Amino acid sequence: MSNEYVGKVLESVKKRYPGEAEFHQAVTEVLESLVPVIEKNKDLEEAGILERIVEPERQIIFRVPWVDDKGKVQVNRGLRVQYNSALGPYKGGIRFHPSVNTSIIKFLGFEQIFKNSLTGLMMGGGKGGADFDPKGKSDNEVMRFCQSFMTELYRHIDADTDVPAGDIGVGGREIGFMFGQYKRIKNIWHGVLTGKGLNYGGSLARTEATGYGCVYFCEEMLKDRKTSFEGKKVVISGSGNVAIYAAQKAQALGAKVLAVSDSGGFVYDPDGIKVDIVKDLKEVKRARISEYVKEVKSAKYTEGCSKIWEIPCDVALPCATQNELDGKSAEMLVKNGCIAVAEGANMPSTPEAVQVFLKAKVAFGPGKAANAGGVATSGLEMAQDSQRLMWSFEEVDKKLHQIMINIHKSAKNAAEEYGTAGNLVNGANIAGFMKVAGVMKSNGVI
Ligand code: NDP
Ligand code: 2IT
Repeated sequence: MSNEYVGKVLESVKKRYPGEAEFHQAVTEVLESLVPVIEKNKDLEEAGILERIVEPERQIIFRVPWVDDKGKVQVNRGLRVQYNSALGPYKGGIRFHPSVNTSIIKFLGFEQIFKNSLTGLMMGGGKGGADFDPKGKSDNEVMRFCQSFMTELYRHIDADTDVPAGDIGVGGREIGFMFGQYKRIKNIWHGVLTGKGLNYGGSLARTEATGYGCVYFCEEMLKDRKTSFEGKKVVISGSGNVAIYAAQKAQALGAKVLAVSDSGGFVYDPDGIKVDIVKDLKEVKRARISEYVKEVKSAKYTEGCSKIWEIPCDVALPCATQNELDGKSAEMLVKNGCIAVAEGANMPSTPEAVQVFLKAKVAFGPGKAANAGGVATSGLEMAQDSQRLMWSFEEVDKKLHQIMINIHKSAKNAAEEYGTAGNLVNGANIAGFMKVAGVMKSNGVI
């Protein structure tokens, strides 16, 4: 690291939290971007901003016992990292996936601080989850798990303290069960979770928001290159919440989506992916993406995920999970003429992949900027809940679109101001950080 103070902070994070690879990766990327900021603003070092911002304000780890359909007791581990409350209540999703551990939740929570700051809304950063696998579980098992999870989490959250939402493995069904249990225990009805059903306080367009927002962000990057989605070939990884609505919006803007995937493999449809079929398979039937080829004869299924990036495309939208796109895949995308990459997922590109994109001058939208539309619309859901109002789909979508345009502009301007024009990784990190750092300074050493 070219700055001694920043280098020391990074070293101390690695020493204190050995083995937390994803967490180290996320902190390294942000701190590297902040070197010119720290050199220009000496007061930040004096106020110990970096030492404080890398350390979560609070971390909760808890046992989640539940009984499966066979009557057997199961135990999972629940986590909530309340990372930073400078800008407002802790805000961020809950992930249910067998891989969940402290490193993953901390990397996500850390990213969330800067992402939420970029939205321009007043939200701090947090993240939670459990190493529970909802795949193959009955609705009753999922309900019992969610109830047990909330039976501990309820005491740590509140509409003005910490407002969780969905992420991988947590959608409308899980949010519904957790909301019900919270309300029952606390005897209070307020917007303590976002991503709620439309019949009990959810916001129109929240389901679509992350995917739509990612495409809106990408559209701004394309505009800067004097082009648009019209006629573009797009490859999207994942086939969950983010991927489905990214595909839908890209198609609405005139693109052809050639492929989507899940953790088993990917489907390639030369005629363009039929989003309605993917929605039915994933949202209704909870089936594997391989089933797509049974319904669309012209499509082809390939087992394994990484080869999806070998499909020639103009735009790539990684919307599945962290580190799913490595340096080799990035080189392949560049070689095949890809001009823009916007991350719908959190940290889907490895550091090597990011370097390949930046070096090749591919328009690259990092996750904390490109996928901020989800949490931004969660912020809009909180506002509606507080007012006991429900805005129309068009109203929410319009606000979301404007927020994504603003985020692109902030990241672009910050990158220019600090001498790395066009580098939206630096721009997003710097713009997100400046607001949080300013408040942390004003609020004193807490
Ligand atoms: P979903 O659970 O709805 O979908 C996740 C998708 O990614 C599935 O297709 C899943 O396949 C695939 N996937 C998950 N883990 C892996 C893995 N280890 N390897 C390969 N594929 C995998 O989650 P979301 O769509 O909500 O989330 C996707 C990404 O977007 C995550 O990185 C999340 O953090 C991020 N994000 C989500 C937001 C939201 O509002 N939901 C907001 C901002 C970011 P399978 O079903 O086979 O597991
Ligand atoms: O990573 C994310 O931004 C999310 N999973 C959404 C968080 C939220 O609070 O809506």
